[in-house]
Amino acid sequence: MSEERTVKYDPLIELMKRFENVRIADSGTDAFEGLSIEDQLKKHIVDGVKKNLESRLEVALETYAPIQIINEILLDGMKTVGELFGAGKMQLPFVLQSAEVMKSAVRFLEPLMEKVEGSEKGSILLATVAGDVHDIGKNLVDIILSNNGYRVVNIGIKQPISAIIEGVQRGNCQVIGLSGLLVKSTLIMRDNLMELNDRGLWHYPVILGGAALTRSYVEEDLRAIYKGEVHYAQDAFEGLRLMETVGQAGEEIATGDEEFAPRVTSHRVDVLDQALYVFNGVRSDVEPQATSPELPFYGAKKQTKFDIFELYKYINKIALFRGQWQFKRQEGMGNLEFNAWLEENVEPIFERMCRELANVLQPRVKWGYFPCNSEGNDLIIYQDDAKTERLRFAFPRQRDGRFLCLSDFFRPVGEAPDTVGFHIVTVGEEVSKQEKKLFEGGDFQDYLFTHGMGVESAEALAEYWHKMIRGEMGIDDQEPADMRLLFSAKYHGARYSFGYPACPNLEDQAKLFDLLEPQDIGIELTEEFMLNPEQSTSAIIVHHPEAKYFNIR
Ligand code: B1M
Repeated sequence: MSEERTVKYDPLIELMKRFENVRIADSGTDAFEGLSIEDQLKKHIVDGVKKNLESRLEVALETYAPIQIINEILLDGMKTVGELFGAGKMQLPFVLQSAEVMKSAVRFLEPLMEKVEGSEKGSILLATVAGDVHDIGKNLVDIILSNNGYRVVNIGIKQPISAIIEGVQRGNCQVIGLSGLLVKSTLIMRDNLMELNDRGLWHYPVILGGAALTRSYVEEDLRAIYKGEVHYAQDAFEGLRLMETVGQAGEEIATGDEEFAPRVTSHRVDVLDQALYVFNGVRSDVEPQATSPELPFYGAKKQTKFDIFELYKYINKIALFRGQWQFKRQEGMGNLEFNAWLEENVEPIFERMCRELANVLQPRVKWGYFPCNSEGNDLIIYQDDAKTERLRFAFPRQRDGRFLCLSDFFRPVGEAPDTVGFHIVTVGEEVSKQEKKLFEGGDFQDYLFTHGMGVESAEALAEYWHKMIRGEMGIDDQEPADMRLLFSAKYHGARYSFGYPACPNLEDQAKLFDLLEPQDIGIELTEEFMLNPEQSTSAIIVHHPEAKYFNIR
């Protein structure tokens, strides 16, 4: 390759080229010719190419010490990767591919280093807070930070504050990073910050991330509580940017402030309070159905045999490709062009994943139908006699608008019993084990792909079984022909998952367990009302034609 090519090399241009013909396929090695060894190594990182990496590292070792190669060359490549991602010019799976190459390079160089200590840019203790099982967000942060020169001590999910403190002290880390996806986790984070205050440990800057958090909650409410520094990271790259600046105000803050008085508690508490608010005496305009579905059975049943390839048809590819795998439309790309790009480049990954996970995913379902009546905001579930109360759910009511409440969709006490359905589905624990193996082995891209497939297969199973239930309930009169309409719930009735706005109480999972007893398909409820295996989901199924998703404000 000519000298001219060397001069013109620009990772951005290279990247755009990749979009024409994607690097997932193979970037080849020709493009390396003519580049200096430093640029070759950076190109390995930016392009995510492992082939010939070790031989080029050996060449670099003739000139540089291993630590110099990492800090001055490879990390520079990762910086470019971060910039491309930040500018919306690189997709998350490619970032992970780059991180894989970084990890392989470090693995190769590490044994050659005399002393690694002191070479790190900083250190962080990472944990998902108590009661929360969500792993992926924190692990993505781990991948991005550890492959950008930070030392990460990742102590896992469901970590109480005592373990977090022990971890940060033992691991001699500078920063605490907490993750959590549940609404409750936002409250736990607040408690954790208060505990750090109480123990005089506010010299640790804290970074918080996860879906249920908002920037204003962290930067206003939690900042008013914590005596040290606390920051919100919307994604892993914001976490990376924060690591560069965090702790710099530490000295001033760590002097302590006797006058310090925590302002308000959390607006999250308000949200919960609101959600559980009982609006006595008001009802929506929903008229219960005069007749309830004729059902093939009452009680619970299980199904453990599935054609996995049939199930795959119910995977929402938009949610998988764009949501879980985070393939995004690049600037200047039209929708049609993007769809063609997905078809050519991402569809083959999907097909590979379908094949590879066919014997890993273990779809299992338990579902059932029960006689019931509503009473105000409550839904009473009866014993088989359809008279004796077995248990009751208390749902929140909207405070304005239609004043909707889930109970309104059922005939009230005093009228003939109505019918309600429930289901719980899982794709088993093997997929989570596979994910763990991939993460620990540094196969970061496949880790993301496998996790996304697990998540969306669980969702697909719930969608598929809800359709089957509509058939059994005889409410399959509005079945959409197009899958996209199915994913937008354009059918008769609705399924609501506990923990979502219309039925926000996660504790209701315990009642669902009482009704369905899903232990015989391998699903357990944790003390914090999470489902184990992780890729499981449950729902209450409502047959009323007006039942649609709604929010409680
Ligand atoms: Co469910 N789910 N889910 N779910 N789910 C949530 C978490 C929920 C918030 C949805 C909602 O209400 N809008 C809600 C919880 C609300 C609550 O607490 N009440 C919820 C619920 C209710 C449930 C069930 C209880 C429903 C039910 O079955 N009754 C059930 C529970 C499952 C169980 O117990 N095992 C359930 C099930 C499921 C599926 C299985 C279908 C599926 C997979 C779950 C899983 O992965 N284990 C699923 C999904 C996909 C979601 C949403 C839609 C997406 C989660 C996700 O995969 N995010 C989620 C809503 C949402 O997040 N918008 C929701 C992608 C992931 C990479 O992002 O972890 O946020 P995240 O990490 C990001 C950033 O947040 C940030 O960087 C990461 C990378 O960019 N970040 C940090 C995170 N931590 C950080 C730390 C940092 C810095 C940045 O520094 C330290």
